[in-house]
Amino acid sequence: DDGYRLWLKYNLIKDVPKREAYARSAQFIALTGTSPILKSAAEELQTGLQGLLGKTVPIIANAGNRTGGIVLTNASGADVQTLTKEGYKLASRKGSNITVSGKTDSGVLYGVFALLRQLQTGQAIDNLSLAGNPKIQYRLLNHWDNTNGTIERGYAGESLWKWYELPATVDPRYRDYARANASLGINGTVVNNVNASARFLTAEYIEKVATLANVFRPYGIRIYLSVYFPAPKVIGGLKTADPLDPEVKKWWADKTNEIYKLIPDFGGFLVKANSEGEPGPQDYRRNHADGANMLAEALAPYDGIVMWRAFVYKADPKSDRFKAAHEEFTPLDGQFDKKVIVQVKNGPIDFQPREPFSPLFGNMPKTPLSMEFQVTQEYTGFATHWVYEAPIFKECLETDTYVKGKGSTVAKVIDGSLHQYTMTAIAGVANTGTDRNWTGNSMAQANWYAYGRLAWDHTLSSENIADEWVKMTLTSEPKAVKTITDLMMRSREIYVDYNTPLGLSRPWSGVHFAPEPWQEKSVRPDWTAIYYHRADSIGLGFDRTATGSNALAQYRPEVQKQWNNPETCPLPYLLWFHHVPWTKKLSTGRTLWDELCTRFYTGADSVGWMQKQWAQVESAVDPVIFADVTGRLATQHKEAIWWRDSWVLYLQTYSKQPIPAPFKKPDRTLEDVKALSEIYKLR
Ligand code: BDP
Repeated sequence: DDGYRLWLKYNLIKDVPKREAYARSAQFIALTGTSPILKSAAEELQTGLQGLLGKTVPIIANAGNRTGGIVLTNASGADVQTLTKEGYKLASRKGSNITVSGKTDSGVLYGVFALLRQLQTGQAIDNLSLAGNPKIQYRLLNHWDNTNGTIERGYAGESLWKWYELPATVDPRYRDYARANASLGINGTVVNNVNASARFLTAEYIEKVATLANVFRPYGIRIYLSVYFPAPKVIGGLKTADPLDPEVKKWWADKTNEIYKLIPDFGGFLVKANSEGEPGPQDYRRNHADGANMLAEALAPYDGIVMWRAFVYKADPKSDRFKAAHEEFTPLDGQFDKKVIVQVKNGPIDFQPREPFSPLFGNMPKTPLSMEFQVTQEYTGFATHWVYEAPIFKECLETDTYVKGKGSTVAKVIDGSLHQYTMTAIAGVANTGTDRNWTGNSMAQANWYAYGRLAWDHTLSSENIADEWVKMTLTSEPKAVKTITDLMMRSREIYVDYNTPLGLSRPWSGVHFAPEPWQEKSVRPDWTAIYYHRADSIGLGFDRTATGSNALAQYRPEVQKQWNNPETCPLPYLLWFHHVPWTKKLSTGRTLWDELCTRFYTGADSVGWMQKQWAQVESAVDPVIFADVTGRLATQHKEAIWWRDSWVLYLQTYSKQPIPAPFKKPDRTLEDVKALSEIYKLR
């Protein structure tokens, strides 16, 4: 198994009585309607049933009096009253038909995938009464893909979009990509990098993008573009890109019209501006709202939206990067056009293995805020390390902001229920590429899957999502399912332990992989490692209390209370907020230094445990996938030890303390690990 089919594997169900029972309820697919989306729904159901049941189930136009089949209807009656636009309902009674209904064609499509999921995970289907409504309106993947086929932070091959071949050649893979996303309820795709090339707005590229849009449309997926703010200058020949300049406005309006001519359901624009050197409205003494509103105005005649990113920070040695987005954006609350959503990364810094939630969440009641999660493993070991990300996403979504009293979770900000947002959105930075299995590491398919499932329903648990994914993708053998889900559930914490325990962050070199906690020189202070961990002879960690940067003040008092006091601050966040002495006794009974060593060592050892656990599922999973993951785990183990050694040897130069028993001191020196990281940088 090369992994290409992802979780849409549809292998023949081996349990014969079960298969036959399913087959009795799936003798035909009745489809009323002819829209392309309904057609996709019926075809997908047919494909799924063909694989699972081993027979071709006919698609018929009308069930008439027949029973024992599956009826797909885009209905408007009383039974779909409780559904929202894209929601679905599955219902069945013995002796009758299974009905899959929705208020829209997309609802029916999502219902079909929900029904298939029932079969793929071995659930009963004869007494179905299941409804699903997405909690978030815009559920997007963001691809950081470039015109030349490279992907910024991609670890699974090249970009899926073959720009040089488009629009004439249409890779069949585009359709499979759309199927996979539709199966999760993802309804939008930003096809290009946020560090955007203006080329995407040329007539040549709009035609290519329109071709992709045509493939995605029958799967309920709309296309979006990241835009380069100075495009009016670069490709439009204007002298300025000032968002208040009438000619600039006209240029964007014309460009938008041009796009909609070819892509009538175009989703809108994603913008990274005045961030990490990307140009933006501030270059013209305008603010983010001026820039976003100008684009919103261009989109006004259409259904599209502007997603303006809040990922900003200035190269100012005196400021705390943690505070930057809140400082720049909260004063603009209320100033954004109604078509603008501000897209916020889950944490205040940058997709670290663990971060506290961004203090913007809850603090912009008049501006719809959307969540940006990183699915691609830029900071979690690329495609080698096995890190199941659902717990990262859930941890953030479930944290209480206390903005409107207890229970004001980040999820409620994002799903709009806290501030009655008029639009809601969520974005995941994709981990897909041209690797045959899409994500490099087969286990990383689960991250795409989990992101999509949570985008649809953030109340699902990480365990349940893992369980579903394993059953649909790897095996239904109960013991193996348990072993693998258990591995998944522990994988993130293990990674954090050997990588950034107790609230450490960003100990990276340029490519964000090789450990380099000693890195002290860069073009910007906040691009060094020492900026983040602040190790010195006294201790370790970034003081963000009132005696330090006071970033904590950006949170509500209830949140501050949890994190303000180093005695009671939960250990996962400790060094995010406090500079803690090496000899300080922590709640575990160990000193900071001993606790750090314990985490680094047990974290690295736990990868050995992962290897042993994985070895046990050999007979239950496909041999190719088994071998591939086995190999990756071996590398992960080696690298976990490298991480551990780098950190402890470096920090030891400050703590001046021995590695505590029972751990053995690394069998290499600080110079050795430094040399390794240097080599990593060579091209
Ligand atoms: C950082 C990545 C960088 C992205 C940036 C962003 O290293 O490549 O361009 O985020 O989100 O994590 O804009």
